[in-house]
Amino acid sequence: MKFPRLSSIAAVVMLSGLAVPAMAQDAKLEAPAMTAAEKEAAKKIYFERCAGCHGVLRKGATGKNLEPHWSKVGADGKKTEGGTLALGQSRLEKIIGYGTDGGMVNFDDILTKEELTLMAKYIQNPPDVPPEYSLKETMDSWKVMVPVSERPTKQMNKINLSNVFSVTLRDTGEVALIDGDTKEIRSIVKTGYAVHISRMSASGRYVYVIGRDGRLSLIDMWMEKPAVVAEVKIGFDARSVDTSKFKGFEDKYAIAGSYWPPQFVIMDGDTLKPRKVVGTRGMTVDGEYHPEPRVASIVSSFIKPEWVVNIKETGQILLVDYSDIENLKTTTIASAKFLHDGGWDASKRYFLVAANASNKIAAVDTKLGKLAALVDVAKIPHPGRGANFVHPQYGPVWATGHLGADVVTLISTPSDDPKFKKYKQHNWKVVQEIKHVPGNLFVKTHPKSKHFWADAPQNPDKDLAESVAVWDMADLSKPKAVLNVAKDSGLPETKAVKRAVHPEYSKDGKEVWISLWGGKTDQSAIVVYDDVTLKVKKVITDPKMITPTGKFNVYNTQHDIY
Ligand code: DHE
Repeated sequence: MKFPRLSSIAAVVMLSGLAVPAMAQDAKLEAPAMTAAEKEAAKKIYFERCAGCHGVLRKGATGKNLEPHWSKVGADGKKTEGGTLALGQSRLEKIIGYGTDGGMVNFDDILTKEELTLMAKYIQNPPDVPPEYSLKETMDSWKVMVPVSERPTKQMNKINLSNVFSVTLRDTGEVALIDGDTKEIRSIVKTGYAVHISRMSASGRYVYVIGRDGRLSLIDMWMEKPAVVAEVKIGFDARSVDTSKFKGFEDKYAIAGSYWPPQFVIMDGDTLKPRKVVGTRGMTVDGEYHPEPRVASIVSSFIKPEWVVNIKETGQILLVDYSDIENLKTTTIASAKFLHDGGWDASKRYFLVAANASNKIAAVDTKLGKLAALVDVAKIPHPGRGANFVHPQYGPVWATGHLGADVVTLISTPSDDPKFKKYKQHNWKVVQEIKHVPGNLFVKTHPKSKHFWADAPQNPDKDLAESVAVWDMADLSKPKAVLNVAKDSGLPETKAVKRAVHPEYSKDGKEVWISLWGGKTDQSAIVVYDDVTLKVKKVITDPKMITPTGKFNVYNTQHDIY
């Protein structure tokens, strides 16, 4: 299936057909010549548009290997070779421009013809290896704008802090802090480039925002007008951050994961002072060395002083014990390659993470520090954090959507509650696949809700990409409701798709907020639905609301409610 172009959801970028039969002459093929200026321009585009999926070193993850020449020996002992040189200039230009049925997105509507030519040339040349980044450099980048001693000792504003939404304004490198009760924008805060996610401190006072450029910003919600009080650059390319949430360590530490260099950084929670940098290079679960194992999702355990750190390319899940960071103890659990995003089960003992290009969900038992299960699922699972509910026939389940398949998968999860004992036989099995559409990124429900929501922003059909689907969890056989969020917003029709993305509940579970992610120059919005009636309650628009994507309700994020 062919996905639409989307600047950097490189998760679906897969250059299909790159594996070609052994061609010894590849080695003799020559890469097209490029001037230094051309290389510089191409390097920038590659970093912004391609590296998320294919890796800086181009060894491939969710996307295919994009080295000029590669060879590998399969489990059957057969050698395969391939590479961009063998594909050649004109085929590469077509693939980058139009995408492929294998899932490669088309870039012909964001890159000019000249840029497409440039990128096809660039990927036939050897990859550029970016510099490393040390603890000293991390330390040198660290800034405290408001020292702890000058910060308020109590909340200085009247905002209901537990129902604030920290909203990613992707293309302006900002977050909007929106009051969930009044729907007013309380503050817009400058953060990193193409800012990615927000996470909360255990107390809910601090919001941590990570930019793709590795800039981590710490926002103090107690200030009269919430603002950034500290900042640090943790690497050159990053996606994840979390905090220490175990009892006794509340607000003490933060951890941020870097794609490049492949490492994570542990910091003081209230100042971001860097304390330790830990590299993640090493062996894959198949026993091969990988030079670029990127840090994907990170989550903080509530039952131990530990972070679950998921390493994409190696498929290793690290349980990092932060009770003594000078003598850091880490449990390494082998799962499956290309770990990406994930969330807790309802008991918060098991963390379920998508090994997306392996079409598996890995479940780690954080109480025993062991892999609990590796579950085969449909193509390219993408749960966001997933969703937990009690299925009428199968008891507690955790749900994931898929980028590459038209289903939402429900996996039975264990429970100590005696009333769920009878479902034990189903644990870690796929108990149902609900019919949805491909291109789904996020699913969501809430313990107080009867509904289950799923978006489809990556679907090639404009109507579907602009809509969300809602199921009644008590009877999943009932037809789903399909809400066209773009139409419901009342915004003028645009040629560019306004992707409906990332359902997020209010604290009380009564509202669902959906971002309408339009073009950079189009008016975007957040559409707030009543979760019971499925009717629009409010459309939040503002000229400053540019390309909203992820939204993080303080309370739900603080307590991992999904
Ligand atoms: Fe994300 C979570 C990586 C593109 C919106 N994204 C994550 C996580 C990872 C990740 C590793 C888990 C973080 C955690 O829990 O600690 N995302 C990547 C990529 O590598 C990728 C595919 C390509 C890239 O170059 O960045 C990518 N992501 C996107 C987007 O294009 C999205 C849709 C819009 C945007 O703002 O960039 C996007 N990603 C999100 C959101 C979450 C996320 C909203 C958090 C979900 C949640 O509910 O917690």
